[in-house]
Amino acid sequence: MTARVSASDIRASFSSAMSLMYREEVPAYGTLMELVARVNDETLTEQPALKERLQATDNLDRISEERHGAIRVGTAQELATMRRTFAVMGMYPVGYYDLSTAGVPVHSTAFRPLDEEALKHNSFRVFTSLLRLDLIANESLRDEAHAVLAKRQIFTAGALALTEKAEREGGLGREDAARFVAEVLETFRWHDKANVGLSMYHRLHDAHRLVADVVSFKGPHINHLTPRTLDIDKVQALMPDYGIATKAVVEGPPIRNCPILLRQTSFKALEEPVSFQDGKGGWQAGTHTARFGEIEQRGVALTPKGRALYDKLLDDTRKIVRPAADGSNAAAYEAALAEVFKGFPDDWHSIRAEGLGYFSYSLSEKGLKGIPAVSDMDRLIAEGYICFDPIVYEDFLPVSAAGIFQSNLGDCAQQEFVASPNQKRFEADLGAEVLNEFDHYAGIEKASVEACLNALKARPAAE
Ligand code: OOG
Ligand code: NI
Repeated sequence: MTARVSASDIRASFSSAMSLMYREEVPAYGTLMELVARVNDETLTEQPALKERLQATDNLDRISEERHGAIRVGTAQELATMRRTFAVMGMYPVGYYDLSTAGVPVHSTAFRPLDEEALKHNSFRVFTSLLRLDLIANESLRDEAHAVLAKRQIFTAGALALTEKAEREGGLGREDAARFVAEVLETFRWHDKANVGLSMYHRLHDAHRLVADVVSFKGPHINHLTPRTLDIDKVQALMPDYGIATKAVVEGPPIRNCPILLRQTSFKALEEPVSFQDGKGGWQAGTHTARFGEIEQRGVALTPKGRALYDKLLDDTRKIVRPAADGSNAAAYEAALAEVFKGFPDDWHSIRAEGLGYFSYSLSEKGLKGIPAVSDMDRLIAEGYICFDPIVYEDFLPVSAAGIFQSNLGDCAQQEFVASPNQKRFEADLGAEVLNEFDHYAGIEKASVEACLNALKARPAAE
């Protein structure tokens, strides 16, 4: 029997194959990657303390390799098969995102590695949305869309066979893993020949641009890839020098000393030529706008209390200034955001003391030499025996996701849907439950506390 390739190794090679493909498909993404690498290098040189912390938490190596992507699928069957495919790469569904509240007829989850080891190895995540035709009012259009989707097969026969093999045998050998990566990549590829005619495309588009994006094509093309930067404002400021037109505002929280959740910005989706079926066996020229590039900077994962405060402050900001799609009030929005977010503590000690964020605890150098026999964490921290590092937020923001959808799909008036979260339905379609992200971060924090307390028991007391 040949040796198995680890799920993390398969994920890492898939992530880099995807990045390579997207660079070819969307050259501006390659430019963005170069810019991000440059800014990350400069940031580490300028901030030796940050470099040291990242090294200590063993997170430095992953930064330049790190990215997320997003796809939108059309049917329950596609979603469930996607889940099985991602599982071969050690990626599991975390979180439920209801985008109907933001006027987007999809609901979503993020497939990603779960444990620290896997995240460190390669943290590739894919935000995966399922189209909700039930939110489309026009019944005959809904039926037509169903019929088109029912006929397509987004996975190659090879990808399906290898997924089954991996499930059956508990993994893949070297050759199979390489074939698996190549076969699965096909599902994410751009197709410039549509599944529908131009008039159907327009009708789908009128229902919602996302409906057209999902239904009109042979597969769920990767619609963006997002590298992680250590200084998003610097990348944003430099983007025009590199010939990339950015959005006016960085989404998410404002600039802070202690970054929380994540901040994102992107360049607008490209208008690309597409051939539509002309109904006579030939093709008719048209265009479609879907694919873009994005960058993000990640901060600490927030507890439910921290998240509620974040949501409230964001809400309060938007009551003062609502960012316009054309960027005309960007400065006013940023000013309001900065002002309102003064309500969120901006030093790690307060964020921890007030229970707003999740932290990972470890023995400091002093602690490693011996610590007093007390289990009062606050005291051990205050006296410098135990240190704490923010646990990086590995997920997505519902509001931010909606922002990305809206801003990248054009500047048309936002459509309104009645908010209708349906996690049960999503999970039934997925064929599994999604993991609750808060429970997950809380578990990581708890394990680190226990490790400290165990070390304490095993150590001779210094007092
Ligand atoms: C997904 C948008 C969500 C993010 O970074 O918030 C996302 C999509 O446009 O399909 O990737
Ligand atoms: Ni994204």
